[in-house]
Amino acid sequence: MNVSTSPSPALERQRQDFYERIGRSNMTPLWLSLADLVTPEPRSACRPASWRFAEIRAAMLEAGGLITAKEAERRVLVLENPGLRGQSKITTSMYAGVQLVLPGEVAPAHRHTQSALRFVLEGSGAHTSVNGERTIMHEGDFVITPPMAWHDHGNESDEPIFWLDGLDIPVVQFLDASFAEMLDKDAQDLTRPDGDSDARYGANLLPVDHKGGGGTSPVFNYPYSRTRDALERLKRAEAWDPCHGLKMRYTNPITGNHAMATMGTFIQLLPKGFQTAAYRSTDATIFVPIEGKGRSIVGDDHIVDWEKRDVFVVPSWKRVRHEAHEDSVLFSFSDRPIQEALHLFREDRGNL
Ligand code: GTQ
Repeated sequence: MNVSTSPSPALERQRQDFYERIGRSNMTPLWLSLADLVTPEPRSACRPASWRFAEIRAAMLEAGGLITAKEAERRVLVLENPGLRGQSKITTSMYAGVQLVLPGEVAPAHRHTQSALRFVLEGSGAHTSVNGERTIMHEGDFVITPPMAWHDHGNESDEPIFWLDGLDIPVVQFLDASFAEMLDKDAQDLTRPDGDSDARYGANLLPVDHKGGGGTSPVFNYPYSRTRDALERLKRAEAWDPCHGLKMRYTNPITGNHAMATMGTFIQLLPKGFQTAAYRSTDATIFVPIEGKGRSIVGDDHIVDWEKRDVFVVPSWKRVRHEAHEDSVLFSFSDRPIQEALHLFREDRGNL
């Protein structure tokens, strides 16, 4: 840091006059903003935040009485970070909302450049159709809508379904790369049998002449039953990571990379009594416990007591510690693939 003497009043007036003149030509001095632009570490408006599912659920059911899924196009309550109100952002780069589809309803077909993930919070038996194939959704399933893929949702079960939507809306907005269109009918035509993409790409097999791999996994439903079974079997190894317990990432089976190009998705088991060591990383992360109960301490003093289906946010470079009061499973997502691709991702395990 330079300790500079303050300028004389005459020089200060000259400077202000100069700034004003160049301002009229859309120029501005870097030396007044450099320290705010190039910061020694992340400085984010995103704050630690949490939502209780019980409150979201009650508000959603109220919304269900006020507007249909079809009229709304998507009946979603957006979860806005308290430090980023009015911007439809749960973190600086990620959007999240909770979507409700009531029995008999449809959310009509559309497509857009934004990628979407669904994580089913409550309900079973509703469907999403993506690129001509339908998948039935169950609690804990992680479902992908790739960029520009037609998708529509419907609920032919007899119970409401609630899921968390995660989209890269702020990233696409930042890049001015949004395109979207509606299909001329509510539901797209189904051109493939149910389970087709899972059989083709999700069974450790690939069609013999398959070449290459795209940015998005061709598997579009990662069923919780299978994920949970893997965690349960891995638990037996007792190979706990001090910062994460047992944490896995969802992958694109063709490339081994993240399942989506812009959003990383993770599933984590913390056995009863486990306390993680402090961890921080540059990818602000949205956590959604789907089993269990516990507490997370975000930054120095933000305490989140969570249970199944709650949602909470750990901002970039804020330390987090988790404690599981019961055997717990946490889904999470972040912009980690973007940061990795741009060589910006950093983490701090506190030497563990
Ligand atoms: O289901 O297609 O929460 O397009 C926001 C935008 C869900 C969807 C959202 C969307 C969708």
